[in-house]
Amino acid sequence: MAHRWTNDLSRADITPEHIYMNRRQIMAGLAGVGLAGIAGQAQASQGLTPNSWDDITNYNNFYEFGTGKEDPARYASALTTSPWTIKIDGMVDRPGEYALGDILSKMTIEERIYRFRCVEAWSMVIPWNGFELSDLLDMAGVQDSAKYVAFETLYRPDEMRGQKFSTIDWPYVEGLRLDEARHPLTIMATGLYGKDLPKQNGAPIRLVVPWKYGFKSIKSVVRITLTDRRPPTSWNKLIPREYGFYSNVNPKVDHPRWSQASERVVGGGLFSRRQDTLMFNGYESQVASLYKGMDLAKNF
Ligand SMILES: Nc1nc2c(c(=O)[nH]1)N[C@H]1C(S)=C(S)[C@@H](COP(=O)(O)O)O[C@H]1N2
Ligand SMILES: [Mo]
Repeated sequence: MAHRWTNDLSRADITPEHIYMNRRQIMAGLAGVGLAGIAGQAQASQGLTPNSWDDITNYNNFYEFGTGKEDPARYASALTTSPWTIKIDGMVDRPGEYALGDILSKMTIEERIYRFRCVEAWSMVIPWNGFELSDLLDMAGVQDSAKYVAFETLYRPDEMRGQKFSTIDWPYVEGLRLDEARHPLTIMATGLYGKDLPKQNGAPIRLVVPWKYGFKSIKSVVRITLTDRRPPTSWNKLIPREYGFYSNVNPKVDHPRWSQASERVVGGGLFSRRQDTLMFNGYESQVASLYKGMDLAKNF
């Protein structure tokens, strides 16, 4: 499908030369720099060097395999990821079971290096491979009545040992407003560092919404439903006072039990450092308009 708009850095963009060039262009009055360059510069100023493969694949949240950060890497190998289908239903013209292979044959896979911010106040930078969710929604044909998109993870307790415990009301579910789902930053990821997505990261396909806390980026998706009602989300159902529907990264709205003003940068071993958390995780210029006029302290 058409490659519409990449407003994030690619691997080539993070070379010092490129950053230097953008800085010069910005100082020269924005001549020749589009939105992408500005966004890239804003993010590069805090560093967008990807975390190592080891960090990204050994420090995970995936409660289907246990609640420990190392449980997913240890236990996710039990998951069968082929064949894989995604059921797309609800307010769509072409509902059905879509085979992942058929979906991928129609999509352009590109790399997006995204800042990732977990609600637990740590962060990484991750080079995803994937395609825009909007393209998948177009495959199914979204009807005018649809206002929200609901997502569901696989339920298979035989392979997902954490599902034998009722930590979460399985299956894991998430939701977005349709305009959030259609935003070009919202992708379905199928790979990391140009390789297939490891199982602990949500193989074979997972959502990535870079301006929201990590838990919105639901893994191992098997169902996508278009609806006119705001869908339930797992963490909101579990602890509504702490986790709202929107869950936008916002340094000014604290989690009731800890500050969201700063984050620990994962990596660097003993020398892991902290940095200020950016509004909308650094994607403010691209997404703030989605929330114009909304009280973000109430709609957290
Ligand atoms: N199905 C499912 N998706 C999930 C989770 C989960 O427990 N189950 N954890 C979420 C949380 S809290 C985070 S921080 C991210 C972690 O993604 P990563 O392990 O690829 O970094 O996945 C999110 N998606
Ligand atoms: Mo998270």
